[in-house]
Amino acid sequence: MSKCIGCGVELQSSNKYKDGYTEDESFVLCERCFIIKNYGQSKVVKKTNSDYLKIIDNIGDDNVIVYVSSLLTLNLDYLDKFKKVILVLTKRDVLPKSVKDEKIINYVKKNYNNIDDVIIVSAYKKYNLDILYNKLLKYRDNDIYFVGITNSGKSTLINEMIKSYNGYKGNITMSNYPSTTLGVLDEKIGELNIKDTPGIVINNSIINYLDDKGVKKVNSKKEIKPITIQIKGTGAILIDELIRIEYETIESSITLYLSNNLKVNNININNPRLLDKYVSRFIVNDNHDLVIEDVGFIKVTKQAIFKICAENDIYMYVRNKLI
Ligand SMILES: Nc1nc2c(ncn2[C@@H]2O[C@H](COP(=O)(O)OP(=O)(O)OP(=O)(O)O)[C@@H](O)[C@H]2O)c(=O)[nH]1
Ligand SMILES: [Mg+2]
Repeated sequence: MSKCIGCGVELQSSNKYKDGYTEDESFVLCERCFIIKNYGQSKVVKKTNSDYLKIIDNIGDDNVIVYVSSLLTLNLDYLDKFKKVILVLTKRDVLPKSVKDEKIINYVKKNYNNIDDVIIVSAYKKYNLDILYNKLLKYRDNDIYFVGITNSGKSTLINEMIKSYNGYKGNITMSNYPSTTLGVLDEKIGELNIKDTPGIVINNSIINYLDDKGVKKVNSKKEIKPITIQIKGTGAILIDELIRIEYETIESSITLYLSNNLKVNNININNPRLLDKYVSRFIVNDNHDLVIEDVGFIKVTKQAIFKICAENDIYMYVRNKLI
């Protein structure tokens, strides 16, 4: 049985409603990859993480792990699963240029002791791809697995490396949607043996609930223009009809790092929009970030209490400020 060259799923022609369907098994792409590549849309694939975690658990000790995380939110929830990793922080292009790479590198190294090396890259800008390739060369005799959360940018990075070091366009399917890659893909890049893997799904990330327009909006393709708002007492902010943030503080300044496509508006606390849908509450202390998975983060200078309302339960957490 052959695999789809776009997402790694096993091809089948018997059930149109199951993953890997193709009209003709001599095709190299499944129907879903064909649609994403030609029309930019996606059939949402709902997978349980146990399938993906099984793939990760089966990676042998003699293989090398490249853990890819997006700098939009820097989710490292699954980093502890691995004994030793090369951490690749991608989508550098979305963070302001003024932020020093060194600062981010120190931030992650301080919090994790299984990191062998950290490299900051951007597939879009081809930033530091040579450094990554040259560092990986010493593992030319091993299989190098690219792992991480879904949508972190693994496949885009591998395709960009194929272009740079093999001189032709990579075939791997990339998309704004979660769970694009469905199986393990083997790619020979220059002297490297790279394996692309399906990303781990964060079950309650907002990205799982968004429609086409929504996923396009939250996936930042450009440098973020941070928005700073002075807050005092109680009030509310609306992020593009997706998230309502009510705050309570003596006085603070908050900076939102979100895709520029998301509209941010101060609203009256009595405005009923999204009021009391799914509610979560966070106390964010001085110099901490509130991270909204797959959307971005809010830096808080002085303690604030937030009540967040959205259409669904969404994954958020507090961390020490990144920048
Ligand atoms: N701004 C920016 N966006 C990127 C970059 N690399 C990838 N993306 C975007 O991130 C989204 C996810 O990219 P993929 O490469 O499909 O992510 P993945 O990690 O392979 O996802 P799964 O296969 O679902 O695990 C797409 O919308 C990409 O365009 C980058 O360097 N900069
Ligand atoms: Mg992928």
